[in-house]
Amino acid sequence: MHFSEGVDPRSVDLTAEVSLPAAWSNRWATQPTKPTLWDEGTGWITRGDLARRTKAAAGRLFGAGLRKGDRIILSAAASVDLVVAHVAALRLGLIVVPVNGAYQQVELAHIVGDAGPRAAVVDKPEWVRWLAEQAPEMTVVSPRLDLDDAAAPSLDQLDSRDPALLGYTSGTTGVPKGAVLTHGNLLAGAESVRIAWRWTPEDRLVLALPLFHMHGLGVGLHGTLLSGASAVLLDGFSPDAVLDAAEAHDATLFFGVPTMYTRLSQSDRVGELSRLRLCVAGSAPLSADLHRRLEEGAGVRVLERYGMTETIMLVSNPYDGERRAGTVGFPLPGVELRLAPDTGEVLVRGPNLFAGYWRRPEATAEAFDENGWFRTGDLGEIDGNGYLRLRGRAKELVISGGYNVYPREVEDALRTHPDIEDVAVTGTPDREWGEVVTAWVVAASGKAPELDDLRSHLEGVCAPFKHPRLLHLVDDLPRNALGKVQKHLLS
Ligand code: MLC
Ligand code: AMP
Repeated sequence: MHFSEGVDPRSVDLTAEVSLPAAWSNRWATQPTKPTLWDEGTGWITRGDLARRTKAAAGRLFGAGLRKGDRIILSAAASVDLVVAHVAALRLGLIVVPVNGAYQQVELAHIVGDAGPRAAVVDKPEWVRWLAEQAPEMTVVSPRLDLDDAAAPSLDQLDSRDPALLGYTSGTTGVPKGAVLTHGNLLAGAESVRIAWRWTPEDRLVLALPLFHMHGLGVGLHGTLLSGASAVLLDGFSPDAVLDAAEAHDATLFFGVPTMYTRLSQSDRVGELSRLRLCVAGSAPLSADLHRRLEEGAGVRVLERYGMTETIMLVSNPYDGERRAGTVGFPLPGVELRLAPDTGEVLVRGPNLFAGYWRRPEATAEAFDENGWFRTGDLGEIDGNGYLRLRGRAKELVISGGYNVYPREVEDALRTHPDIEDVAVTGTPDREWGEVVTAWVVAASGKAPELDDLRSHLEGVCAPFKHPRLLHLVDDLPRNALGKVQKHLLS
């Protein structure tokens, strides 16, 4: 389904090149003068520049004492410098830990405590302070790593089973844990979409997604470099910035979360999207209505796909053939998929699947069934033509603007508010954000809290995108016999 005509799927080995750094080095060795990445401050850099700069940056990291297997936090606005740091870390065999720059001290501290990084590449002054307080021995540097011409060690000496990245996610339950993605996983994840979306060296992606999540990093950036293509890096999203970049740089691709497409659809320039060869949506459900509006209003047949931190990309609508609104399509090359017979939970296997949660054997064991299928926590059904439709989640998760919010974390933080006796957090469907974080509060005797009280209580405790945007005061929360809140009754 996802292969070009004439390609025999059995002849395709997604991990033949072993690791992304090995594959990338092969690309850079050919056509070193071809432009590969652009940002506003830097302009275009070539494949050769990227090879040289990542080598120098790797030398700097090596000089700072970092060795294969050491963890390194990466958190900064999207830029060529950040990409150089990321690629250098991978080439050296370090394990990259991407972190959302909106995180507050407590959220960052959890990741630092769990991952035990030896270094961090960050661009926020307060993060430098927080890291120095928590882990004074850690090397903390800004993204501009390749200023020194440090001696480079041997690079790209990687096995496909070596860990490459820890993606922090709460999985189906519990506290954020690091999904260990190996070099083989990252390669297979990028290779499957390269094939399915017919990504070629002539493509140019407008990349306005953050580089600390799978969508921007594991798909947008890694896919670009693997395909030998190029990308325009934008530090943040706006419809005008995306459409201006697409025009100025003759782009062919755009990837976005549904909130971005909603905002694009409200722009009177939305028709300009049709200059692109392919627009991909994912990370949260794209409504069938928005899909149709983009087709009718802008002539764009958005291709929706489905993925996860633990698995990179899983399922995609076809490049050739119908891109069916309200569905995510067919399993990508290498991915095996089935639905659990009793619940309809989506179960998957494949070379893109993570190796387990960092130092959490129990959580890892729970995440897989007895036959080694990974339980996604998403509920699906397959229509008569084989398209997967996601119809809900078994896991507790709110997705707002493509960012995941775990209700438990927000509930725990709100429960410490003196005017709150009890609280439950859910997601309310919303046209712009997909879902908005909603608090159901039983007030303590006396004063009923207001939404702004809740939000200021969370300031400095959790990232702003986790703050409730809706508040309902209730007399009590519906609980089952075990005392668990029955969230489906809250609406
Ligand atoms: C920003 N804000 C959000 C928010 N993003 N609130 C809720 N949900 C979000 N997603 C807050 C800001 O802190 C600010 O708060 C207020 O909203 C106004 O911000 P804005 O300027 O309107 O938002 P903007 O900066 O434009 O961000 C919107 C966005 C961004 C859609 C561009 O959220 C975004 O880049 N989302 C992409 C996330 C992503 O990459 N997900 C991929 C996960 S990987 P205040 O209080 O200051 O007003 C994955 C796997 C897969 O899921 O399948 O891909
Ligand atoms: P994350 O843990 O951030 O990787 O988020 C992964 C989750 O995002 C998945 O388990 C799904 O619930 C959701 N998701 C990703 N893509 C889609 C999509 N196209 N439609 C619906 N949900 C999606």
